[in-house]
This record gives sequence, C-alpha cells and structure tokens, in this order.
Amino acid sequence: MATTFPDTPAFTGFNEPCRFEGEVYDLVVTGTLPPALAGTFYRCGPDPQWPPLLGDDVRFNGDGMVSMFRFAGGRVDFRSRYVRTEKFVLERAARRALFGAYRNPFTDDPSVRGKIRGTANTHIIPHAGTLLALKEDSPPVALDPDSLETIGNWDFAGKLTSQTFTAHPKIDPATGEMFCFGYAATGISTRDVAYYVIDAQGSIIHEVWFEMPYAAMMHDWVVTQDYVVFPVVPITSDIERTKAGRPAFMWDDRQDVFLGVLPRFGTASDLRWFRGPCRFAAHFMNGWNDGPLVHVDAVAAEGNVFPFFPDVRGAAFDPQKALTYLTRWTIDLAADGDGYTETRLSATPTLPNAHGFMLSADPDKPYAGNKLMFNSVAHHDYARAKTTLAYAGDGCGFQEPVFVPRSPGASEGDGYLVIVRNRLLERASDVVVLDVADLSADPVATIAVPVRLRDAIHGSWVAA
Ligand code: V55
Ligand code: FE
Repeated sequence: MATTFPDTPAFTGFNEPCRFEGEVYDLVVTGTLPPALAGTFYRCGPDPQWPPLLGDDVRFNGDGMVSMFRFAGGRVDFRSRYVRTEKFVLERAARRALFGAYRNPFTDDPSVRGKIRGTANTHIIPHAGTLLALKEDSPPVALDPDSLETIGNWDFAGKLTSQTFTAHPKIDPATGEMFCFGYAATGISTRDVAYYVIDAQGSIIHEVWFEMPYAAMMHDWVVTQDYVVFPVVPITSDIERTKAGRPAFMWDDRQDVFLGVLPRFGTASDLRWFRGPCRFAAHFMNGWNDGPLVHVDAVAAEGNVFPFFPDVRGAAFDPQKALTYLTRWTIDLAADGDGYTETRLSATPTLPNAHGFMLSADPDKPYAGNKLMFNSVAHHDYARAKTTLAYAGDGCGFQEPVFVPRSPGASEGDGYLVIVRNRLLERASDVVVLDVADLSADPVATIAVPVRLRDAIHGSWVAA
C-alpha cells in the first residue's frame, strides 16, 4: 500500500510532512548579509518519516529532522538530514511505523520492544566538537557538524548512567561547562532525576541523583551563577495511566509547582524544594541569583498550554488560561519556609540580562493562523523599559529566532536575529535577518529557501 498521511491538523497544511533531505548551495539572498554572519544556524524539529502507527499522532512525536544554514562571505549554503536514530533505522528498514504513541512503549509493535524510542527532534547543541541532537526521553545522538551525518548515541565515554537526557542543556559561556539532567532517568514515569556537569572537553565531572516530588515532564530549567533550579510543573505522568492507553503526559491542576534549588556542584543533601501555586511553564527566559535571592524568569500560564496533553479529569482546554506571561519566581534561600514570590514582569532596570528576545503574538496585527501562533518577535530592552515588536508580515509566522552578536566583543543585545519565516498562505519558507538596532524595520537580508521548512522546535547559532 502506498504511503498516505492522515487527514488531520498535525499532518496537513503547513504541517504536511516534508521529509526532504538534501543540500542547496548558495541560496538566493535579497539585501545584504552582514559580515558578522559567519557561522552556522542549526535547527531541529519533528518531521514524521512514516504515517503514524495509530492513525494520528501529536506533533512532538515526529522523527528528528536537522537542518543547517552555513553563512560565510555573504553567502549561505543549506543542508537538511534526518537523524538516524535507532527508531528511524528500524522503521526505514520496515518501510512503516513500528513505534506507537508519544512516550508510550506499550503501544509499540512487539518487534521493537526494549529499543530506544528517542526521535532526536527537540534541540541541537554544539559541545566538545560534536553536535548533539536531543530528545528528553533518550540519550543524545551525536552528529557530524559539517555533513549532519549521524555518529550515534552519545554516552560521554560510557559515563552517562541516566536513560534520558534533557533537550535543554545550558553551556556556561565563561567555562564551557555543560549543565544538564535527565528526568524519568530510570524509566518512564519514574521520579528519578540525574543531574550532571560536563566539562568543555566532554567529560562528566559531577553527578547527583535525586527524586522529584511527583512524576512530571521537566522540559526546561534554569542555571544561575551559583545554583541550578529544577522546576516541577503538573504535566504529570503515571505508568498505570500510560499502560491503560491514556496519554503519557496529562495536565493535573491539583498539584503545586515545586522548584528544586541545588548549588551547581552540590550533592543530593543540599537540594531544597520550594512550593507555589499550580502553573504551566515549559520554557524559561533566564535565571540568576543575587546572593541568596534566586530569580527564575518563566514563560508561565495559569492553565494548560498543551491541549495534546489533556486534563487528567477531562476538563476542557481553556485558551484564556493558556495565555503565557513572562513571570518571575523569586526564592529567598536565607528566609524561613518553603515558599517563593511570583511577579508578572514589568520592565525593571536591575536585571543581569539587559535584553531578552521571544516569539510573540501581536494582537494588533493580522494572524494567518490561530492566535496561539506567533506573528511577531519581541525584543525586551529592560534598561530602557522598552519592547519592540517585529511583525512577520501578512500571511506569515515566525519560528524560533537565534541571536547573532554584531562582533565578537559586541555589548549584550547588539546584533542580529536570524529567523525562519513561514509563508503560510504560499506554504513556503524563507529566512530573514533582522537588525536588533532597528528590529521593526525591514529585514537587512531575506534568504529564499526552495523547500518548505516544517516548524522546528529549537536551534543554535554556532560561530565560525
Ligand atoms: C517539548 C517538545 C517536545 C517534547 C517535550 O516544549 C516538550 C516542548 C518536540 O518534543 O517531547
Ligand atoms: Fe524546549
């Protein structure tokens, strides 16, 4: 039978699987690429190789497709390649899907029982000479940074003891150390977390094991100058539910938020949990500490933001409660008790990060898609208490931007944003280069891409 994808939102329109592997040398550029753009923009996202085993699927379950735009001398070359995960290789040989629902091995074809299910579809990070393609339910997969060929599962010279590895490691720009963790580290729905520090040469130099208060998806986290913070929000997981065929992650607003604070090189007995009201938070803009005051800037909502992880008690998805706000959680390590404070962020002049960039929804401009999509990118200039929005254009939306400094020694926030733009009405893609100094002006350069680029999740800029 010929391959046909389901006629559902996750597989049609702009989400129709693209599955294109190849290279295009010297993309057509309108405008002028600044000389500062010398390096590679890597991006990673789901692009299902096969129609799903179970008839439909969530977007987060697609096979990892990595692409790169290499900028040099005012020119750009493009390459895209699937990550050869164990799942990808087995399904390519079978010419069909063998793995079932997101994070649910009980739905798999019996022939792949016990195999690593990772899709390597969430983030791509350079470290110690390789590129790591990441999915938080499995070990990293190393890729060649030039060819994008898959090297294989990466276990840091046999030292990775966790079954899982976060898609959001943080690299300290001063030391090159990579801070990372795995949750569900001993198997799905377990509360076990393994925390690691990996040095700039790629060796694990610190390891701590602990349990989180309840089993949940811990997608992103925060590293400050002195501490790491593990945020537990109630995107819960329960093996009995999963075995019964319900989604592997479900929203449970009866649970509180817990923030686990650990000194960067602390041990399990140093870990302290702080507790606050139920919130959804998948991503964090930044975190820092001012002595014992630990600040966590969350992109937080009152209710569930991911309708494909439904409410555990069947409550309907509430789009109003799904609106996210930049929100600061502040923990005082010197105070008694286990609480923390919460403030909706207004611009304040005291932030260690003077600038922040995020995808945004400008309600005053037309949307090509629904209002939960991003028609703009925002620059928060905290010192000037100023937010500038750049609009993607009629019928367009933005994917996640990367920031490129104007020069190696440029001051914070001085540079460019490089952004894949979805031309939704034409089902086409291009890449725009915006100058942060005048973000709402026309792009300084627009790069035509002759293939449609399905929505990626995250990406990295790697200087030449
Ligand atoms: C996210 C994305 C994932 C995932 C868990 O917020 C969380 C994002 C693309 O896959 O598995
Ligand atoms: Fe993420």
